[in-house]
Amino acid sequence: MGAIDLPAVQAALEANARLYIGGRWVDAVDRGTFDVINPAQATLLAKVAAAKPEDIDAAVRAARHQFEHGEWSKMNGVERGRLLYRLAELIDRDREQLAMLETLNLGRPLQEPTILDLPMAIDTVRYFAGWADKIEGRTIPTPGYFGRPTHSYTVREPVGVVGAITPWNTPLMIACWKLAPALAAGCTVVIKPSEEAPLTTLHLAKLVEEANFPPGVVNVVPGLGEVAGAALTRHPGVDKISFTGSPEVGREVMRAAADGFKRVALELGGKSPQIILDDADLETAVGGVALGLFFNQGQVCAAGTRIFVHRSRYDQVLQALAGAANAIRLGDPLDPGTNMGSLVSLKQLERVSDYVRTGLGEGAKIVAGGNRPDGPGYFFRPTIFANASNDMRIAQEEIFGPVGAVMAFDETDEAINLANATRYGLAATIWTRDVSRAHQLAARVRAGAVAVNGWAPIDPRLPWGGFKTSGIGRELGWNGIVAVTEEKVITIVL
Ligand code: TXE
Repeated sequence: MGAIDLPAVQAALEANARLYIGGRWVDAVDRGTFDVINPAQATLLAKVAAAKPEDIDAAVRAARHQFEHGEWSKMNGVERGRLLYRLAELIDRDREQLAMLETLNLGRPLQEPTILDLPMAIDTVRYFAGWADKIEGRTIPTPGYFGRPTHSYTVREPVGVVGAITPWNTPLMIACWKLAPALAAGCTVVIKPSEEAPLTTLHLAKLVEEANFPPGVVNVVPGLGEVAGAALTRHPGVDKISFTGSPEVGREVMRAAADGFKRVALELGGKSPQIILDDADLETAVGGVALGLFFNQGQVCAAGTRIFVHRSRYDQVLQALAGAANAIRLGDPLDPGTNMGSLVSLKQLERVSDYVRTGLGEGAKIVAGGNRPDGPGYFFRPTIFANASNDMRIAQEEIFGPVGAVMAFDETDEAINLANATRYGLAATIWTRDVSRAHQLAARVRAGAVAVNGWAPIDPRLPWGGFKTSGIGRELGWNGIVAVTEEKVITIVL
């Protein structure tokens, strides 16, 4: 661990455990808090202020004021971009501390946020800083207006106050996915991080303060979903809700948003297929499939949990995947030798354990893992099911844990039909050496992101979002800007 000063992290954490509203750090109106735990040890990590509807109201008002009348409303794209670049630098400066906080709060091995979440968060903020002064309109020729010539052009204006509701699995990265495009476009933001993992988003608020964003441009209001999250989705001062979480809550969010016709973006997870064709490079494929199953303890929206293997390679792949699962070292997330940490919470451990029992009840067979190790913390062994079929619950419902089902197919058409036979459609991977088959199959998979010979190559420049139950709308890339702007058309009758 070397350079990390654990007591300093703990002290910073306690100092930041309040609400950040209108540029001030405040307690919740009733001084209520909720417990944040260290799931790898099942111990209390921090008590964090729990926003109530009144606090959400204060945050939305602060955001609304900056959007309509504040310094922010007059700031141009170059200036907004500069502030975002400054924020990216501050995240970069604190990257070790942030990775550590993510590990303490989520039980993830420290190497995971270090190699993925932090670089991705920083890259995302820099990428959207670059967009801030490049949000252009169009000029559109028309035949004219009652015989008179016209000049029509469009401008993209910020949608307004964005309410961002984020999940616990990669909290800092997803907060940056929602924050950075909104700020680049000139919106103001109220972020409600998950009650399981609010700590890095609170640290992000500290950095927003240090970067000198005008007060109220970014507000961070941790709290319980059904209280703080629900209040944010109902609030009439919010123009758009950007939500990442479960389909059940996504549905609630959409219903609540309907009243005021709020814009809604939903990312709701998946049950993503990984298809291994008969000509695949098996070593690469097995490594990639294992990554797609076990990264972040399988708590990933794009986790590739349905593995379809050509029958001629099925036994080989099954054996190799079981070997890969058994080789994973579970343990202390701060130990550099650890490859897998704990699940985020007792609730998640129970959910995963229930699904494994369900899989056995459905007739699937465990070839690796299937249980939790002894000792404290919410650990679950990486688990591979054989003898599964695509209609089983373990192959249809998002488990959000290190659990995969390996299934055989004979014909490529069958593989595509199986891959598409799910209510989800977020991501998919195809493993093949044949570039022609790769393109043909990629076109037939109903998913927002298809990767060939690599699992989930997510990048801030690429659109991200799902088909079907996986959600509505796209984040990142130019789509990220489109999602937080309204296109206005102006016509001059000449
Ligand atoms: O999600 P919730 P949970 C899936 C995954 C996981 C399951 C449950 O399968 O096992 O969901 O996880 C806020 N109004 N995903 O319970 O409840 C909540 O506070 C407004 C996939 O953590 O959907 C948190 O900030 N907001 C997913 C956020 O919603 C509400 C990532 C997500 O919590 C609310 C996370 C309400 N009524 C879970 N109730 C992905 N897409 O990757 C809760 N929230």
